[in-house]
Amino acid sequence: MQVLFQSSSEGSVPGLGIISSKIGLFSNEDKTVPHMGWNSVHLLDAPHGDGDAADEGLDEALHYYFVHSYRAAYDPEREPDAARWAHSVTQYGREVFVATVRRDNVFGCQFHPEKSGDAGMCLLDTWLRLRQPATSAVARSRPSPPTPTPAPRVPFPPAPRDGFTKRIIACMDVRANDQGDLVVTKGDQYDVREKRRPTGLIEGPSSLPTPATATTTTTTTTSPLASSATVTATVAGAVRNLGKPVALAARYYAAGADELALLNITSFRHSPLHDQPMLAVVRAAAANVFIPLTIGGGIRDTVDPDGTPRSALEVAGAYFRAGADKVSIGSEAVYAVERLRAAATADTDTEVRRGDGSSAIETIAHAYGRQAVVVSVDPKRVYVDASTYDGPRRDELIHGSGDEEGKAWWYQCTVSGGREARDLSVVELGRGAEVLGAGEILLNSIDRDGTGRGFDLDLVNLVRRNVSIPVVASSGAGNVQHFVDVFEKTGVEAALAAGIFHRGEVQIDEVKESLVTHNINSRKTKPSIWEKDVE
Ligand code: 1PR
Repeated sequence: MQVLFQSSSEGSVPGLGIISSKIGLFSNEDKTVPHMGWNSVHLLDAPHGDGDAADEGLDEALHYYFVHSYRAAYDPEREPDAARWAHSVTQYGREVFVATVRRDNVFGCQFHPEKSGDAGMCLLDTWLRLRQPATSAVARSRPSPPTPTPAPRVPFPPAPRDGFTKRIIACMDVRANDQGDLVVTKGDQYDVREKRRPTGLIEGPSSLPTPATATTTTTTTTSPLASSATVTATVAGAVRNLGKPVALAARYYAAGADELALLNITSFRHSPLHDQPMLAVVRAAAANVFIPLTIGGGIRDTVDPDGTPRSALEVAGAYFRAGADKVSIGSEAVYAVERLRAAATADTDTEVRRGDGSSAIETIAHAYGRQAVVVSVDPKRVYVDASTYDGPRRDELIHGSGDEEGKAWWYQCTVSGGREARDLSVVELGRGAEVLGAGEILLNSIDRDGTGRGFDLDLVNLVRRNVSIPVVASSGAGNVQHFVDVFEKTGVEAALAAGIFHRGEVQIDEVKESLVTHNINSRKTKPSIWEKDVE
């Protein structure tokens, strides 16, 4: 849609100029930027050409997936041509911007229909069926004809309200089990091997969890692309197997997840470009799942076994071509922020405001946009004696309350899946990642991972306060109330869970219903006409 416009402050290359208005950057004064997530559209009443103007399959009752930092402001006085072309608008914070443009057989949208689930599929389907007018609108609209400015149905300036929703993300930690099959696993505090007591298992795409047998090992050798979430029974010490990644991804899509994350949790051991099963999993998942897909694990510069160097950008590119929408960078982000901080001038206490352009965050954000780069953080609490602590993280100390009364701690970053602690706090990492160009923080907690004790609200609030990009709270969800708590008590944009969804203890629609009950905006989906195809 944006390429139809005159120009954009995002770069110096002119647009096609068919719409003689400019694209500008969102303000982050009242909201996080990028605008990343599901939002509603408001159709404008004006006629938009020869066809049936209202009938593009856009539905005001549904939500569409947006991910962008630049937008065409809907401002009939300052940008009249954009307002003339505007067919629907969306509000984010206090800003109203053009969601779709339409004239005759030209239609453009700011959101991603291919990632907007049923709503997007319906739009594409309707548009492809529309009668094509004989004359191209583009041919007729240079320069734009002086059509009168339409009377908008949306009042301008707008009411201080938007349809932006909180996102629920299902996360699959993927690794090879001892038989070499890629499985979805889940640990407690990052330990993914079975202890004495086995977890519940999922059998087939639609059944409820069945209790596992404790001692048998019917380890599966089916492909990670298998369509059913095949069961593996468990023995102590084995990698916990909670299903097949592609089958689970399809199930969570059909169940109404707003986004999926697939994390290759042992990728630090080998070259991701040689990890063809993981790429095949991403490809197969993306073929059936029309919501955003984040892929993480091993996004860094590597060297192939034959000595060929591979850049993080190449690794990310392979995932994007396989169907990922965002890549998530863990360990490499920590090292990059350490380098950034080391470059800060020793005699001033100021943080460096830009990197040298070489880190994975910077190279990928430069090529694909910052919205495509997530930084996955694996922090751990470090308890200190608050009365004597005089270390560098004084300002970040959390003082416990309730059953943690008297305790104090700060959050330390780790790398390699929590195996190594670094001299970097979560606040330092979050700020540094934002400076380098990350578009989102995926905030795990090693202390809460797999415990079901709820999100670490102190941690989430701390990071939310210190960055102005979206934050995804992760680790510890044990029931629906935990999602309500994290949205009500922190300003976080999204919440992610793994174990409770894999074990079928909580369904995604239960979470959504509970959010609605608590007046927390969440994405509406219609009963899926695509579900049958997905299965
Ligand atoms: O360092 O760039 O190669 O990325 C490795 C990625 O793998 C990081 O995102 C890191 O968080 C992840 N990872 C590494 N080891 C583990 C492990 O579990 N042993 N998983 C791991 C991290 C955390 C979440 C989990 C939530 C929700 N898992 O992904 O899904 O904690 O769990 P819950 O709802 O069950 O509590 P790099």
